[in-house]
Amino acid sequence: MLGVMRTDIVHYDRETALVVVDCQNDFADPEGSLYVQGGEGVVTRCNAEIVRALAAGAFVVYTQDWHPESTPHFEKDGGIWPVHCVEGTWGAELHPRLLVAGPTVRKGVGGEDGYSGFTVRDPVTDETSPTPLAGILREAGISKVVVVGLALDYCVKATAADAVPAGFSAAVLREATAAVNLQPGDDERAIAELTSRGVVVVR
Ligand code: VGL
Ligand code: ZN
Repeated sequence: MLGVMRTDIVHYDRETALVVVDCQNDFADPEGSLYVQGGEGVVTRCNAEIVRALAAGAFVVYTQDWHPESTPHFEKDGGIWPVHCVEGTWGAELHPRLLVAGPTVRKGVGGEDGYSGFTVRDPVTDETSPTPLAGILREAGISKVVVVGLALDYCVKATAADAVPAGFSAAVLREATAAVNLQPGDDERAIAELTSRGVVVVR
């Protein structure tokens, strides 16, 4: 299938950044409020990629979903999600087993909505604004990103898709992600959408 290649083809070098998306307790720990099935295994697979990336001199950067107590992102405030990743709480912390070897970009800090590590959206005006991620990557001389983490059908998908118009070539390592699958098949639809947007999905 177009855009699908074997894992061993993922190649890290100094112009590559591994973007580790939202490996936080609320998504990755079975006790988390929005636990993604397989989340703990994703932390383990992300760690293996982080080690490979660092050995090749690649850059590693992390994103963190970071919400105020009330936000239209949450079901109780008009959105669709249970309360999760509230600033300063255990659920918002990066998983304790995750190897942290680079900067972390928090998204949603001002109550903005959206899933991408590159952009956030004002829930009132609908205006999109950039996070520091693209600037951090450009500053580091990055041309290619490899995206892993949680969740495939939300923040991994949005982050990888946004990397392309931001000027980076982008790949997603399927085995180092897991999907929420609110609807069965959301994972495969996410992969199809990524492929159509020019992201290489590596199985
Ligand atoms: C995410 C749902 C709500 C994610 C964040 O990190 O994929 N999913 N907020
Ligand atoms: Zn969220």
